[in-house]
Amino acid sequence: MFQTEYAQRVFEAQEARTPWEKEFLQAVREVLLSIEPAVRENPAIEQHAILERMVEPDRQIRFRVAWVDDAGRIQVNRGYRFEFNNAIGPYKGGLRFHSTVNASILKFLGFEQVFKNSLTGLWMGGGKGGSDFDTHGKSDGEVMRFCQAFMSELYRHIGPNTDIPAGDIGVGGREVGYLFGQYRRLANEFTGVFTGKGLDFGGSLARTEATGYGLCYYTQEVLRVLKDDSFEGKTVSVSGSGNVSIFAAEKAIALGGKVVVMSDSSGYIHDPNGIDLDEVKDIKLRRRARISEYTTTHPSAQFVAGKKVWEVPCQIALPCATQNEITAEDARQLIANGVVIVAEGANMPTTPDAIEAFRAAQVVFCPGKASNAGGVAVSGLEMAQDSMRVAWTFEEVDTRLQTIMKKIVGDSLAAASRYGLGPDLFNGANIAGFERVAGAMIDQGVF
Ligand code: NDP
Ligand code: 2IT
Repeated sequence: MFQTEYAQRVFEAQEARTPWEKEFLQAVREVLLSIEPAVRENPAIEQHAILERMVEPDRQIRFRVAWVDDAGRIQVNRGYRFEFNNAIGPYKGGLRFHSTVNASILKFLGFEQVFKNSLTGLWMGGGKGGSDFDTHGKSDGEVMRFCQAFMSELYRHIGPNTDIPAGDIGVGGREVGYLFGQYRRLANEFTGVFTGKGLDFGGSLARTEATGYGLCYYTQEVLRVLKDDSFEGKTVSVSGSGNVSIFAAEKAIALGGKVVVMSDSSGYIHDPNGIDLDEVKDIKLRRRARISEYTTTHPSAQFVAGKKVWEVPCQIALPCATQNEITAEDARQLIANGVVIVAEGANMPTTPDAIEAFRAAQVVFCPGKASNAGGVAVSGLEMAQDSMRVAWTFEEVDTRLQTIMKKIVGDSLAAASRYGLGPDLFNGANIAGFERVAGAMIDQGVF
């Protein structure tokens, strides 16, 4: 499948060393296959062993997190931080708290983050961390004690110029507050060591909305450039109902789309009249309840247990829940139902064979490391505001976000065109993200 002996050799070496890291190998294979045109034309990449170095994280930190639950029992979870690459800036990336978290998943997320952060054009390297701690069903006190225990180890590895975590699945405003508070106490300093902070303690306006809004700005720009089209009048499917999903749906609606489905890990709701987002916000953000409760107040909507949103026809598909949530079978169904564009809000939500199916069917496919980069981009803007001790208005941040998302589309298309790939957003994003980091690594010598 590989065109170059070099990329193949690097991939096979990874596969031989850690064959069980399935998600990580999936992400590495995708990136290596994508960047082969650049590797072939630039012998310096192999001479400087760039690929071998890029697939090895700079540092992997693993630790025990012991905390006391409400019943007085001691619980033990696993904590991780993968500091992947800091050639173009301090390590930057979220923390995920979910029962499925393991080293392979965080390693794939850290690897992807390197290229995503590069695409933003800001000075941020890549990292990711988290725990197999599940926030579902935990009291605020339990979440606080867990976060404090987690940060009691992590704090010694991070810093505002070293490694700046943020949220991801299971880590929202509540968790960030507890984590930041514990860092502040232990380090005895108030610095921008975390992004996604509360607005009263160094947070940025528009960070909460940034990933979802950014996804729609990116999608809108792609529709404009490649299809001379827009969200106007389109049926939109959004999976998940967390931070990314809710604000993707909000912006999709504002841009004239009609969002008809949303989901959580128990199933999906279908409201042919268009999802009432205030109700979803109330259920998921305020009450932390199940999406099925939507049908109580909206009897015309349907809850479908244990199924995915992709069986409902749509023109714009925005997967915003988790990795590998669109399989080849889901892709076939979406294609048969006339999907025009798939833009990833989640990280790696589309399996490789599903991506293949979309590309073969001429469905526009927008890779997450480009289309969901708005979250980390505004994290970069939060870091800038913290450093300057100033706070920009919502409009100022939102305007910068729009500029960054449009530039990512332009840079990806330009990279694809440099290598004769046509309007290929997928390979173009990987190449554009890769080239900036590779250039910085070459310039800075062997490390
Ligand atoms: P949240 O925790 O806010 O929401 C996650 C949503 O996805 C929930 O609705 C959850 O359902 C659902 N979900 C999670 N895991 C699964 C699973 N294994 N099966 C089915 N449904 C699942 O997370 P975010 O919105 O922050 O993150 C969503 C995605 O976006 C992730 O892939 C993340 O990496 C990515 N992302 C996030 C960014 C951010 O700024 N937050 C930035 C860029 C990407 P339930 O409520 O039932 O658990
Ligand atoms: O996957 C991601 O880009 C995030 N979860 C956001 C990372 C960040 O540092 O804002």
